[in-house]
Amino acid sequence: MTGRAIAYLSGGVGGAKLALGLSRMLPAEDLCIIANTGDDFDHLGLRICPDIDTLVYTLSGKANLEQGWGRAGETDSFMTAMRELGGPDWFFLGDHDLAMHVERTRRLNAGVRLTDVTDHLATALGVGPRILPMTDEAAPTIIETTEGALAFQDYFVRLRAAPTVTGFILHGGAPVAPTAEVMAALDAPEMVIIGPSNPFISIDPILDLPGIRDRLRVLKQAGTPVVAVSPIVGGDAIKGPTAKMFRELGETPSVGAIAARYRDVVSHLVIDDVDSGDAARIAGSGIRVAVTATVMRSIEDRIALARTILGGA
Ligand code: FO1
Repeated sequence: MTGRAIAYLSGGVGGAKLALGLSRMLPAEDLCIIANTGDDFDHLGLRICPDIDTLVYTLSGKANLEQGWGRAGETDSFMTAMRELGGPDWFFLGDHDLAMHVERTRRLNAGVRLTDVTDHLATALGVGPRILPMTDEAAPTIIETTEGALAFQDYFVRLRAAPTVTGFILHGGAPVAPTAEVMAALDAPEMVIIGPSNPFISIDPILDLPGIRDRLRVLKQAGTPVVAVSPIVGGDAIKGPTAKMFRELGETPSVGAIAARYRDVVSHLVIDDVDSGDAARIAGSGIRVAVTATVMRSIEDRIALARTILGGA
């Protein structure tokens, strides 16, 4: 890292929106995205990396923006043929997306690290900023629910995030290491930004890797802005089960609850205008608060939020 780079911690859908805004505001070499891989799983013999792929498709202009994941203009010949054969069809694999999973799996099976595979695939699709898996090791997020422990995609897609969550087991319950590239990206960034992703299943898997929280604390103490964007707006999530998870874990979803989760590692929290009434209380706890429009519907919204964060914090 040149030291002028921005390190951006991101999950999938919500995080990718701001990643696009940041990519429009920064030269490619000044933006490094650290991607959650806790949602990754093996399906039909293929290694699927949803948050990496959402970031790759978003930054290459190939994303299905309405859906939030997968490719625009996708076709379903493979899924139709799978159904004909009685194969599993609960997890949609579009024909073009399928090539990503096949080629990733082929390269991984040839012994290439996920970091290097991701560099190749992202570059092949014309992505400028670097997208770094948080680790090269398998680090599956397991969702503990009142119906037992569930693999992430079983919970999120097959069961539509309906089960009541009681906890999370990150990294498959085993110690996994952040890559050297991730630690280098956090060595001397100009700023660290934590995207508006689900704190439990998209950001904590990154923060809870050995050394990451300590690294952010050191940067924060040294005066490097560590800026989180709240995924909760007006007591609810824009998309996905974030608010539901807060409630099921006994907490009221709010920007205050987000501030409490990130307090030890962030210097700034960006909240939406609708939550401006909470700004003073959060600021009182030592976090600087920026109040702006954080709901990103258009490309212009994505760019405006990125501009506010890069300029203000
Ligand atoms: N999400 C769904 O709700 N249904 C799907 O069938 C589905 C398929 C899928 C395939 C590839 C991919 O990269 C993502 C996919 N997702 C699907 C989204 C994925 O489950 C989530 O984006 C992340 O795991 C959470 O951010």
